[in-house]
Amino acid sequence: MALLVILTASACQGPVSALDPAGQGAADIAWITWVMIAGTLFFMALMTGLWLHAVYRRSDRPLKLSNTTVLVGGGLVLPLVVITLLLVYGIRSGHSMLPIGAPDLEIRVTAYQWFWEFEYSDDQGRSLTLVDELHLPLGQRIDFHIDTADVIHSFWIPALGGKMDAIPGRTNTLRLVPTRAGQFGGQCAEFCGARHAHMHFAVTVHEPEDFQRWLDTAFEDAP
Ligand SMILES: [Cu+2]
Repeated sequence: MALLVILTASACQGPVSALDPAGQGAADIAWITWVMIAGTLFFMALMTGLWLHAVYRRSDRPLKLSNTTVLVGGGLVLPLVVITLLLVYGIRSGHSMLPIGAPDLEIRVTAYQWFWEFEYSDDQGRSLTLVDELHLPLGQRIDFHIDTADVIHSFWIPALGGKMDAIPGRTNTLRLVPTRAGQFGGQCAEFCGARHAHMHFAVTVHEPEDFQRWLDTAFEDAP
């Protein structure tokens, strides 16, 4: 049991873990995940307690709960409150990954069977295309404009934020804000054919000045 807990908990850390957040969107998702796990455990314990009480109670000490309290409270009020809170939180954190307001950086993402192309450009007309390799500046609003050259894929950097589908014929935009520098991983999150599982990419989050230095050098070296 202890080994299972250690193995499970250690899987929560690392460069491709949504529960080891390095971005604002991922932090929102990780927080609600822990809240939902805690809520699940609480209600499981509550229901198990009620079940044990029903099985082992002494007939001279009945539970003082009316049917109406159980039906209206547990069947109507409780789900309504829980679902409303989840909805409000979901809309708020979903909004943080929408392109509202001007971004600091824009990157065009094109998904192919089975690799990713990332295109950077600047206002001096310079551009640069990388394959399966992404470099990002820390603390900046980055808009990814996501497209596909063939089938449906899904762009996902678990440590930075939520997923966004790449759908033929349209461009979807996802905003991410990295909050920790380091090496992370991205992965296609929509089954797209034989090599879907290998459709991953490397993500490096740099300090802003390091990023600018990297980008200038990369523009100069670009063919
Ligand atoms: Cu895929």
